[in-house]
Amino acid sequence: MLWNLENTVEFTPAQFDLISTVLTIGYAAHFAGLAYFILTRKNVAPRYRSMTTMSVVVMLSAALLLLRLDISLGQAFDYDAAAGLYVLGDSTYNHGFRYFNWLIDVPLLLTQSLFVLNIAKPDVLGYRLKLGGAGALMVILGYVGQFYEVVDPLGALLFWGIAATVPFIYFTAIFWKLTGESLSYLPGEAKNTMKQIRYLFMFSWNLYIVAYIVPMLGDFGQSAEAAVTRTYLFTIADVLSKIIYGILLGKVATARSVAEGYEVDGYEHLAESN
Ligand code: RET
Repeated sequence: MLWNLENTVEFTPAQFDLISTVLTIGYAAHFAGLAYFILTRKNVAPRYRSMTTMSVVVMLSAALLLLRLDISLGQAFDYDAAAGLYVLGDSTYNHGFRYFNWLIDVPLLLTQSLFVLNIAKPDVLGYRLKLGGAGALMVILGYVGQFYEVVDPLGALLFWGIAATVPFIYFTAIFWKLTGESLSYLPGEAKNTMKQIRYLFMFSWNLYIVAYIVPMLGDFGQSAEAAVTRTYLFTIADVLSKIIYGILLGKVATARSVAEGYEVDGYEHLAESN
């Protein structure tokens, strides 16, 4: 798998530690998120619990993937004491693993939002298929593209990236429309949280695109620094788009649950303000 950027560069000990540390923070945060979503499950009425279940699945899949990436990094590189650098050994680092995780998480994150929105019953399945299908298509196209990040960054990597942008714009438009409509019917506190979710979504999902573009940035794009930079970008994007997003969706579900008369310890203030 020499096609990934990481496998074509040599890392100083500081760079290598940075990548490993950032991956570790990534999986530790998702394991913590896993505990959070399991423990706060009771804070939403039963009708919103499938949403929490989806967050739990997203956390577990992301945490295991990032753990696997960190292990794979450690196995792939050996420290060359003479050079003072980490160099590729007998195996390689497979950055493409991320896309397998996205294939699970992207459709889940997109369809998860439907649970806190008011959508006419007959339309729900259609939206699930559109959001989930477009999300999966985007990931597959991007996965094909990443094979070219070293050999043809301004050709094939760019081409498949643009192809992946088509379904991305499609599902983002649906997400933006549905969540925008919800601002007119969500109860007070939930409305503000939904506004935050909308901007968080826009920011964090676009960060993945920035990270994808990094190898296209000339000499820098093919350097060890670029590999460090994109690990940072992907990790920040992961924490925001999965953990923080899930927590905020949970807040909306809790506010709706309370507004609907479900009793949640410690959230009585929400019932009074609605
Ligand atoms: C790619 C390729 C370039 C074009 C576009 C992309 C978008 C990726 C996104 C990924 C989101 C991932 C999430 C993962 C959660 O586990 C594939 C980089 C548009 C938006 C949310």
